[in-house]
Parts: sequence; C-alpha cells; structure tokens
Amino acid sequence: MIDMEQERTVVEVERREGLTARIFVRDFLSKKRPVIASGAGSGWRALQKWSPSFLVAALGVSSVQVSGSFFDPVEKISLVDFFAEFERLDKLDSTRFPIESVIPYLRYPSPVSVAEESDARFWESVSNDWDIPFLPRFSYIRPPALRAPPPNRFRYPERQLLVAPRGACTTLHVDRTNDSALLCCVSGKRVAFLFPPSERFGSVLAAEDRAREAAVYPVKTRQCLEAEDSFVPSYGFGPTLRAILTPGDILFIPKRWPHEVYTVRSSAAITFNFLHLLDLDRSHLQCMSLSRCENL
Ligand SMILES: O=C(O)CCC(=O)C(=O)O
Repeated sequence: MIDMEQERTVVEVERREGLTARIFVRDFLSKKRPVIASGAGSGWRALQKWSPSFLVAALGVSSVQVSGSFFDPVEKISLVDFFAEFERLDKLDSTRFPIESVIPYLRYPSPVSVAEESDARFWESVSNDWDIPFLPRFSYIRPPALRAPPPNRFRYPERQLLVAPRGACTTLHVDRTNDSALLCCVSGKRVAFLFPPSERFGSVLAAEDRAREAAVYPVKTRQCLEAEDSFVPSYGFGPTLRAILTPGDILFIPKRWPHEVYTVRSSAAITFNFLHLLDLDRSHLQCMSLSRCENL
C-alpha cells in the first residue's frame, strides 16, 4: 500500500539529455545538485556486451567476494554460481521471492581486492565499452590531475563494477571517500533515493555504521521489490529525491548526499568517484592541512 504521507514528499531527480561538461559544471557540480544524465551512456558497447557470460569471462577469476546490503564483503563464492543466482532471481515470481534473505551483491573490486592484478586486467579489457562524456577534463583533486585522463582510462580505487540481482540493495550511506559519485546503469533497473545533506542525518548514519561494524546488515528485499511502484524511504529530514535508472542513464550523486539504491530488475552498473576543485570546501581544506582526509 502506498504511504500517502511519504508519497507527497517524493521529488524526481531532474533529467537532462545531451548534458555537456560546461552545463554539468555550471548547473550541477558547482551547485551540488543531483542530476540524471539521461541516456548519456546509451551508445556504450557495454549495454550490448555485458551479459553474465561475458562478465564471467572478462572478470577472469573463478571466485569472488560478494557482499549484501552494504559494501563489506560477506562471503567468497564461485562466479558462475553467483551469476546462476543472478539469473534465477531475475525470473522469480514476486510471490516466491526470498524476502527474508539478504540478496548477494557483487561489488567489484571491493576495497580488499583493489590491488589485485585481475582487477587491473578487467578494467583494461573493458575500457572501450564505456565513457562519461560530460565529465570536465580539468582540475581534479582526486585523482590528482590538472588535466585528468577519462575515467575509463584511469585506474582509480573508487571505481567499481556493481552486479546486483533483483531484490539486492545498498542501504543508506554517505560515500566514505567524501567525494562526488556517478552511478551509471548498464543493464536492468535501479531506483536510487537521495536526501539533501543535513546534520540531522548524523544520528541515522551513525546507527547504520554501528550495525555494520557489528556485521548486522538490514534485509530490505521486500522494499526493493516495492521500490519500483510504491516504496519510498523517508527519514523525516526533508524531501526524498528519486532517480529511476535504466540502461544508459548516469546519476550524479553530489558529495555528502546520503543515498540508498534498490535493484528492481537485475542490473550491472559502474560507479566512478572523483573529487573536483569545486568539491573543496572549508572542512575539506581543514582536514587537508591536518593530513587526515578520510571520512569527512
Ligand atoms: O547502485 C548501488 O547499489 C550503490 C551505488 C552507491 O551507492 C555508491 O556507489 O555509492
């Protein structure tokens, strides 16, 4: 059933077609406003190529760490088994869906595997399959470059391949790297919810962090199945912004915006994090002078 109170506070994230770097910087990056670059990746080869069997071959590993509703890896399983589950869940009728279970989620590379050779090989082998046309080329703090190579050519630790079966989710968080993020949908369908930053979120995020430290991950499978039509999370600190992402859509998540993402149809995606000069603010400068920039 739709909660009318929550429904009223939903605002759709603005969609822009043909977004250019100039417009992205002027209207969104500098204003810290989310946007969906509608179809900005619709010409990517990845959209045609990245089937489960392609990914099994391209990843070139026999087993992977999978996580649940948050980024920390929870178990190592065979890649073939993971994709078999991915396809099974995609086809499963909602009435038979395992709503009490956390759905396995492949976030590749996870922070623990970032230094591995297979990771470098994978990104190299798919570098012609994607690109982010509207990213400005200049003035990055992280990766540190006055003129940065395009994201598909540069290995940055916070680049991830996300493969999520229907029913999988990423629960509420602010990116720990304290930078801006792009979430690029390659296949399937994801619904992302974003919340304007507010100090009042501190206690909610701290409670979620404590639960994760204790390895207690929320099961939000039911909400995931309902996110396509009726479920809208709300924490009571202002509006909930919703971004419905289908293949080719790229969502800009500004620095420090709390967000959570529900996979409503089994989906592959790429995330890319960056810190631009325009992202620098007082707290960032203070921490840089103290040389402790993690987790601002
Ligand atoms: O799409 C997802 O499940 C999570 C993406 C995300 O929240 C992130 O990369 O910070």
